[in-house]
Amino acid sequence: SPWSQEPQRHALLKPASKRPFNAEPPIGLLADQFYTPNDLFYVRNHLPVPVIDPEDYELEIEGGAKEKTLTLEGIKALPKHSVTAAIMCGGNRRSEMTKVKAVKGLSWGAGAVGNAKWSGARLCDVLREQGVQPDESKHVIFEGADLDPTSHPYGASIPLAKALDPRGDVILAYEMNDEPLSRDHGFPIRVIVPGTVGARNVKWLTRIVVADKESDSHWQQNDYKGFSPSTDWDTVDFSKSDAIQAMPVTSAICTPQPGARVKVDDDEGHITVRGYAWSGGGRKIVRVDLTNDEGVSWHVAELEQEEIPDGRHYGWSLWTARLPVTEAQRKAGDVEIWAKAVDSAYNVQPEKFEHIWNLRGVLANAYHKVKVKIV
Ligand code: MTE
Ligand code: MO
Repeated sequence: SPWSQEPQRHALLKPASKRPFNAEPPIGLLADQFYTPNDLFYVRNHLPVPVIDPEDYELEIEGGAKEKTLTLEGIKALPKHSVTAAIMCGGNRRSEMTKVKAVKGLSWGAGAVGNAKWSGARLCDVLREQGVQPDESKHVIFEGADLDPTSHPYGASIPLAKALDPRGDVILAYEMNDEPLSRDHGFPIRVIVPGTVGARNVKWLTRIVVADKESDSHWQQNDYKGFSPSTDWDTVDFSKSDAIQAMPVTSAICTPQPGARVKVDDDEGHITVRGYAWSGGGRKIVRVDLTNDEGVSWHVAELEQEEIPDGRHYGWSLWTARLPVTEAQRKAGDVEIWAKAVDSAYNVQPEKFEHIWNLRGVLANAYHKVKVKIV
């Protein structure tokens, strides 16, 4: 069976599906550390995890003047570059969108995201060495070693402009948080495309092609695209929609969890709320606003983030806010907390899922709302 060589996984990862393995960590732990521990980092596999002997590993590169094959040693011999980047699945927070109306896809909570320091060779260095010239009409296709039942590999593509941009920080990564990649996260090499939807960060990378067209893989053409709320499965035409690349601004409340009994933590009656915020395209988070009275009053969170210039800010931001609880709220016992993040382009999350609903349940970035009990 193709499933007989799946890796061991952390007991705390909650599977959304077992074959292929898809799982997220408990959201309550997600904002505890700026760098998500490797074994708690969500896993999103479409196919069985391939078994790769690092001695036999080869990466084929097509494009530019010549074809080339790189070994793992060859990649490690290139200048090493590190980037802090959050990877987020296009379906993160889908379970909240489903409440408006059913969608097709794995029921992810807010944990299909993690933040790590990735290290490896820069794709722009490798492509330039190949003699690849800038061309805004071209794409870079990535293929993985994981094969579907018809022997087609997992595949995706990004614009060549992103791949060649030194500030794009696209890397052929062999380390995650200073450790070798684990099998679930793409051992021995995966491409990290910072600021871009998880689906383009191809694991178990075996082939790179500079091409005139996007990848023709199912996941580039017929999945990971957004649609109008009025588009349904009878009317949908995947060829009419752009493939998701940069992700929109989002945030989530990690603690307290929905339904939690929360103590006010001082005489004035404040509660402490923590979470994460992130935006695609290298856009830095500039503010996270919280309310516990449906937007009558807003409280600005304190941010924990890397000191990196905007445009190249690929890591997530953790945040902490203290919200005052009124006497009336304390008596009633119920409070609903809302979070919304703002990025450096002053993009802000939409208020509700109704107006961004789409049949695949992707790009689910409305305000995060959590109901708690005050004790
Ligand atoms: N690469 C390969 N080869 N096969 C896959 O199934 N899944 C993609 C991407 N790269 C996938 C892949 C998707 S949809 C996501 S969200 C990320 O990997 C998840 O990365 P992670 O499992 O390391 O968190
Ligand atoms: Mo994904």
